[in-house]
Amino acid sequence: MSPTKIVDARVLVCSPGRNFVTLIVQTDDGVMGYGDATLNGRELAVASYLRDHLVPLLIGRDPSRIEDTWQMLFRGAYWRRGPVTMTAIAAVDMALWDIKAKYAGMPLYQLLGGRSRDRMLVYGHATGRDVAETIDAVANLKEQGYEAIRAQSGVPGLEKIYGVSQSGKAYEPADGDLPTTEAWDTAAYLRHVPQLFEALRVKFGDELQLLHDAHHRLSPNEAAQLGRSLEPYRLFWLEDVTPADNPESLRRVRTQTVTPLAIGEVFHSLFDCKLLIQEQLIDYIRASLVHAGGITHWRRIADFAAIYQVRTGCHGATDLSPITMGCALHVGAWLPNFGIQEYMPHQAPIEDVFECDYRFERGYMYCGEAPGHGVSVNEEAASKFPYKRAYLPLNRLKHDGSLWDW
Ligand code: EZ4
Ligand code: CO
Repeated sequence: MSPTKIVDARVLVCSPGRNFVTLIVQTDDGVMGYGDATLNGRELAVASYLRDHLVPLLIGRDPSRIEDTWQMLFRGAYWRRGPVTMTAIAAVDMALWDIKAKYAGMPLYQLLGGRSRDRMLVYGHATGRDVAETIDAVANLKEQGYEAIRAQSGVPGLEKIYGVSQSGKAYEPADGDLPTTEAWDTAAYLRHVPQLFEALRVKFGDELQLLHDAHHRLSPNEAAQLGRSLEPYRLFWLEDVTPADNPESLRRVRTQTVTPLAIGEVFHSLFDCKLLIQEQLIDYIRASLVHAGGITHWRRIADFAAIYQVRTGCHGATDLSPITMGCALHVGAWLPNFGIQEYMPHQAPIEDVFECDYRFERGYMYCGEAPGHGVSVNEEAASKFPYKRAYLPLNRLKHDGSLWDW
């Protein structure tokens, strides 16, 4: 049986530990589909885009027409792309795939073409205020079975830095009711990072897969220097070395270093990734399902990447809701060129609100067999955690206070 029409679509904004925006689509016979619409620090813009502009277009539509709905929301808007638009479209798309799979009585990966792999390799985050603390954090993740670990550490002379928790609690970048400010010094960072990875290789040997995120702060030449200085430590990848605005920056980096490169967590469409993939300037594409148009568009990126031997490494920070993780794992179970999945576990009380059919075990994630993408939201529980304004930090140069990329 196929549903005939969508009778309700509602937007739920809640903050069980951090903000999430969820779209819930309901069919005439009561089947519910869930989509993630969370855009960190700009949540209410997407909520309004959905409520005010997309929901009226959804009511009465045939939910089985996923492709046509996607085309209507993308091409029919006239105004193309952009993170707010593409996140809103992604939420609709995930919800419709969820509904289709529930009607089929199948886990989502079956609709995509069935399994290519048994489980999805993930990488965890190890952070510390200094090298010693980061070594401890890596050791801790290794004990939990992680085979791939991203390592970040405080830089001497810089008080607060991307990726490093100050409080001893799990790192959560959107930490202020108004933006907090960090101070940045590129030269100090470039001196420090090779020392961190030297210490990690000495301590943990060659086998452990190590990753690092430069978080968009370097010029092409500085990025090339960093890539070269890390070559002895054989990283799995070096992420976001330059700001994403100029993909051609990666040409210079690529010719200067063989350290594998990953980029794309802020991308929202194939058009952002096209040159990087086609010229094989990267090894991993980091676009996420939630910010890059949902399953329908994201798999076009992944298929395009496959032609050029680029593998996926989906963004998986805590600001992506469990719904995005559920979808990413189903897509990952099918996708031939899946590479790795980022995994930052969500913190309590999130499990009061989101019910998840996936699980982590010894360095891998497993998607469940329930029909759909396997993640649902308890609306009553969610109502106990109202939206709380939160911003990502600002970054300013330490020596003169001018604004830098965060
Ligand atoms: O800073 O998701 O690789 N992961 C990251 C993340 C991003 C946040 C921004 O919302 O770079 O931690
Ligand atoms: Co990143």
